[in-house]
Amino acid sequence: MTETKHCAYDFTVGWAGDMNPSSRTDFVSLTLTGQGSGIYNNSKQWTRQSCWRKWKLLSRLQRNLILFTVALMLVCGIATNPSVTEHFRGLAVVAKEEGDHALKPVIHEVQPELDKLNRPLVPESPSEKQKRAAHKRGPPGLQNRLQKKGNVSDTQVEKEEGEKPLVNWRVAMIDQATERRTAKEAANKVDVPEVEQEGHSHKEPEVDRLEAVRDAFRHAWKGYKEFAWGKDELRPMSKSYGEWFGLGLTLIDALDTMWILNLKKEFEEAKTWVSTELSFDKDVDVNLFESTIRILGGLLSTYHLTGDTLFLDKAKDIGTRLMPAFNTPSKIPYSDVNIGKGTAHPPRWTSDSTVAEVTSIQLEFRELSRLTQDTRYQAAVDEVMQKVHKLEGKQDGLVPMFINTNSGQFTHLGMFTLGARADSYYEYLLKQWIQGGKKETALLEDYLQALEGVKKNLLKKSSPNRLTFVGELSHGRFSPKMDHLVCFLPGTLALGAHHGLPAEHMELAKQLMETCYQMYAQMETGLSPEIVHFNMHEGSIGDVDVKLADRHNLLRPETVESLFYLYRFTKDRKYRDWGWEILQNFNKYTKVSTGGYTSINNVRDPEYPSPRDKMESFFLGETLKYFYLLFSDDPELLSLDKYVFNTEAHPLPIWPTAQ
Ligand code: DMJ
Repeated sequence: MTETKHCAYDFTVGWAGDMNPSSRTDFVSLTLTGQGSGIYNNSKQWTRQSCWRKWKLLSRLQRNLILFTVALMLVCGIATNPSVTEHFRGLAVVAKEEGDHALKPVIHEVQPELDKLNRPLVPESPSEKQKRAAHKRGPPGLQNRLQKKGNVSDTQVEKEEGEKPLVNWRVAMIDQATERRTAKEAANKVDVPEVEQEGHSHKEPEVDRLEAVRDAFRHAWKGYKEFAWGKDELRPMSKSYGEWFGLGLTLIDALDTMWILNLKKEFEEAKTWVSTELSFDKDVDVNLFESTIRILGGLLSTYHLTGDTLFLDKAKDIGTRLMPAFNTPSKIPYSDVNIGKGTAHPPRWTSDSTVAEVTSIQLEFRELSRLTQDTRYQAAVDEVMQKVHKLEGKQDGLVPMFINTNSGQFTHLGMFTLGARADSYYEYLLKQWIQGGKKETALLEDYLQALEGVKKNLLKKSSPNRLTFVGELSHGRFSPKMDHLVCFLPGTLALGAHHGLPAEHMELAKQLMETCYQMYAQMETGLSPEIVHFNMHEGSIGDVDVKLADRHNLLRPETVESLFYLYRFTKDRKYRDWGWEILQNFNKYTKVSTGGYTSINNVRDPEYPSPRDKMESFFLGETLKYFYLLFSDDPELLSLDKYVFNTEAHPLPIWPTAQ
């Protein structure tokens, strides 16, 4: 037996319940090796006794010295090891969100290699640490960031906190300091008196907010122009681009935004590209819905705003090329069209189309018929609505998510959501009714019945703060899951109320608006995740849970869109303040200093939101446009009595009643 005198103390700090235990466990370890007598018999008891004996032999001073040293090393180790602190933070979040399931295997978040390269290099300022500490306390109650800070504007708070350093994500930088400076300078330009309205006190530098939106657009455009000109989407981190249809999607989606924001130079450059470069005579498959709402919708609205027939000609060209999608046995269109070959097909794995896609192309095709006096476009999309109107398989006016292009019947029965795959069906019922001069009663009936279905089956209150939310139904089973996409609903409800539908729609709109705002305010970055789950059990700590796989933010517009409608109709300035807060957070966490904005993977980590390297075209087409309209004081700037916005924020005229 080997005679080894060994006394070991292991002080271990590390967590094994996180995403990748092996690589993410860190240790602070102290080993004291003794030299006294004792026989190593491989027994733990012996080791314990031997150590204890040695410990007792030490003087009190020696013992205190050792304890002090150990404690000091532990504290230093934890404070200086970023991965250890990260683990602490990560564990706290996982524990909070996953509850008893924290130790179950979790789906790994998608973190491209690029993200890892882009970790911040510059140490954070103390003010950031304080901020994060505040975030870590979690959001037990409703949050209104402005009120929580004593009803001062964010800009004032920024001043107190001082500036942040550049956060370098290596490939590109998100320049937080510049943004804060810009916001401060902007806010300082005008000294606006405090206004009290509906109990909400605030400062309102309207002009500067508009300018901040224009700045944001210019910054997004700078990246697109430099690295992705004429391509579908900017990849701002890698300073490159992504192609989807190969049709300059971002450029076309952004045309009317530039016109509305009065960005003349940018608009003219884009118009030149449309007239000289844009060709739809291409052997490419495009998605019918996406190309209708973004390209056809964008061209039609730009035609209306500018009166330039270049855009109408292009709209007619793409609209005509999309028509083969309707050549199906049921007349329910296929999802994909080859605009060069004139052929259409469903996705490879199914002959289904999604319900939202086939019922959210009507505003555009109907308008194209009106402008061209060619009735074929409208006839095709009206037929879809008539068929869906009569279909079996709805529940209290709620529609399933899929429809078969052969049989014309709903499939995947029993699943109901106002989120992905069904959302804009409901939106377009109301908006077609408005577009057509409020005469098509079947559309209105379907809309009103669907709202009753929502109230009966999907509307619930969260705990502890009783936020009203819209969940989902799967074969009679309720799920408290709500997509950010559902946040179009407050705006649509408010629009309906404005057009004469019951006042209770407006009340529901206000409640849901608060919920959508809380989906931002309760996150550490102040940006909403893609999906939340609401807590319904009495005694829940927070209203909102976010699963690891749902923490991304794609720069989506729905909440800003609804804030615009709510402000237009109520003039309650809190909606503007909420929007302003959200814009500042987009600037803080998604702006890439070399140009453009990026989607992020993790709205719960303000230190490392993890860029996804993609700027969706709807950020320019919708999100920034709705910000601008929210902050604009001119109710005649796209009056909601004259225009109806398609689901991609492209305004189309409400038809004159004579028609
Ligand atoms: C946009 O393309 C449209 O708003 C669509 O209706 C839903 N998805 C995106 C924005 O989130």
